[in-house]
Amino acid sequence: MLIDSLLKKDKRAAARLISQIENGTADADTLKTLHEKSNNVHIVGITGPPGTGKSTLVAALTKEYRKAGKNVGILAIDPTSPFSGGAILGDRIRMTELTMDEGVFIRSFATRGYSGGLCAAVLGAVKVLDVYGMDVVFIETVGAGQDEVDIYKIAHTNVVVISPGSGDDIQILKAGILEIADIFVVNKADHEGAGRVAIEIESGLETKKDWKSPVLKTVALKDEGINEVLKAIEQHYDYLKSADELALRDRRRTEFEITELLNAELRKRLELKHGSEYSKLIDEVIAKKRDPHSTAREMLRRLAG
Ligand SMILES: Nc1nc2c(ncn2[C@@H]2O[C@H](COP(=O)(O)OP(=O)(O)OP(=O)(O)O)[C@@H](O)[C@H]2O)c(=O)[nH]1
Ligand SMILES: [Mg+2]
Repeated sequence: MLIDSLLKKDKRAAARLISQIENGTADADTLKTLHEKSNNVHIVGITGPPGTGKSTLVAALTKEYRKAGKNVGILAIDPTSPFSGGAILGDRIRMTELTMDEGVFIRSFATRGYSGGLCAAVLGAVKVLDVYGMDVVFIETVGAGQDEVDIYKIAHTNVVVISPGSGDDIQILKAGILEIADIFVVNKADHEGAGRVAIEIESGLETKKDWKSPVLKTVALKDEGINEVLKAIEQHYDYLKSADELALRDRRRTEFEITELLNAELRKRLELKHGSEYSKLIDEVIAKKRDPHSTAREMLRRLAG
């Protein structure tokens, strides 16, 4: 069984199990065992507009964690991520070095094509990496657009990476990023305007909260300021534990996971049982022959029958 190999810290078993979870072929017993055995990993979301240096930062942080003897998982959610191509050579070399390391696991996820829901697949992967023995799992995602994945609901600690000139700041505020960020990183501090961006973020932050989100400047490409980010990530985890926030976030994640799976299951059944009917119903709603509310109720009634 793959799960037995995983428990013996077999990296290839981890990779194969994640694939099974991705394409929905993992068996029920395996999923149950994964859930039972996982509990310790610190889930860190790395979010921010395209090209701000998220992957470079994750690579730099990973090296720092490895120096401290910690094992690191990296899940990148974005088809254009350097993990899956499109990277300049320098980044690729950084990542290749990490791939060779038994204490590091890197995987990229496409944003489309998950019958069971992307977040559920990612959460499954987090559990696999937890059981494999990772201390921290980074989830990188581009989080500036409308179709952003709700990774912040999954993570214990959310790091938002911004760089000078990464789009107008008002847009960042609009996207609700201020509320979800536990830590801000202004990367590319070697570029002009980093100080101004940091001040703008700080001035927009709520000061009354128990946890005051730090705003840190880095040059990820040169490993500058990385240790401060690592310390902030660890401090935030300690804060979560001491303030009972950890239990709250774990609860939110679990609720989200169940809702996602339920959603996916419902969709799957609707398509299987009522494929063409489903599409006809949508047509009727558009044509105002029906309304969406009564249609949803009607579909649920049919599913139950
Ligand atoms: N000058 C400078 N360039 C950087 C720094 N960090 C990253 N870069 C460069 O910025 C570019 C984008 O870096 P990535 O790490 O791929 O950024 P990303 O946010 O992961 O990009 P996406 O995943 O495509 O959204 C690369 O060419 C990096 O070499 C930095 O601190 N300073
Ligand atoms: Mg990236």
